[in-house]
Amino acid sequence: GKRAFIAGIADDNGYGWAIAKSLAAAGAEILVGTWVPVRTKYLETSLRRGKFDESRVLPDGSLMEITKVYPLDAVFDCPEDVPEDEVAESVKQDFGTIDILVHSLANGPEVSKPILETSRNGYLAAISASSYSFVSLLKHFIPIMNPGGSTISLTYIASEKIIPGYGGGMSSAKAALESDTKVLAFEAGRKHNVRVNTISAGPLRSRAAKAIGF
Ligand code: ZID
Repeated sequence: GKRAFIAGIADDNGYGWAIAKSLAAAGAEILVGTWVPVRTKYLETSLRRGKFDESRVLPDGSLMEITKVYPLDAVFDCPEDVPEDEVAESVKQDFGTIDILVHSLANGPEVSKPILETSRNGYLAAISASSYSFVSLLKHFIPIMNPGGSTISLTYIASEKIIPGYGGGMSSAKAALESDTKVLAFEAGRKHNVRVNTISAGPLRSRAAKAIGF
């Protein structure tokens, strides 16, 4: 079977969880990367205590198994944060290789501000956590991806069309993510036989979406 690493699952409400379930239903082994140790503990504890059992149910009635949860910080600015290279190294040591890499994370601290009122720091933070995080994740995982492997991220139509409320440079971050997807598909495809795609998602009431009032 295939082995998948999904970055950006903090609970059972987001896209990452739903994608993990679909992959598990198709027979993949599931590894998860979760932001900061405290969220990692929450996810592990909740899984162990059965808090997510209802939402773990797969179409055949069995429960999705998550083999391992890793702490992961896609921005990495405190010493206790765990950056992508350490996570990729741990996955390599634990499992050797993966076949599927999912990037389901974004963060825009000033998302509620129109871009005209966005600070440089807010703008750069959005790009850092939502766009460069994919470049970095791919860069660190590609050496352990099997040829023929596949990667995917989640984007949003606000990259192309004006969506008031999706501010703080998040529209810019998604435009960067989409452009990078093409260039990375070219580079990763040629050099490693790994596919790079992004899906423009519809609305889902995840933690992140609630936080921005969508
Ligand atoms: P989520 O909160 O479940 O996942 C976001 C994850 O990012 C969380 O687990 C965070 O812990 C993690 N994270 C944030 N910063 C960092 C960091 N520095 N290091 C590591 N992890 C970090 O929310 P989600 O499922 O909504 O988000 C997953 C992906 O889907 C993101 O790329 C979103 O931008 C994307 N997406 C979501 C939606 C939505 O509706 N939920 C839409 C489009 C794309 C969207 O915004 N109409 C209105 C809005 C939308 C679509 C249609």
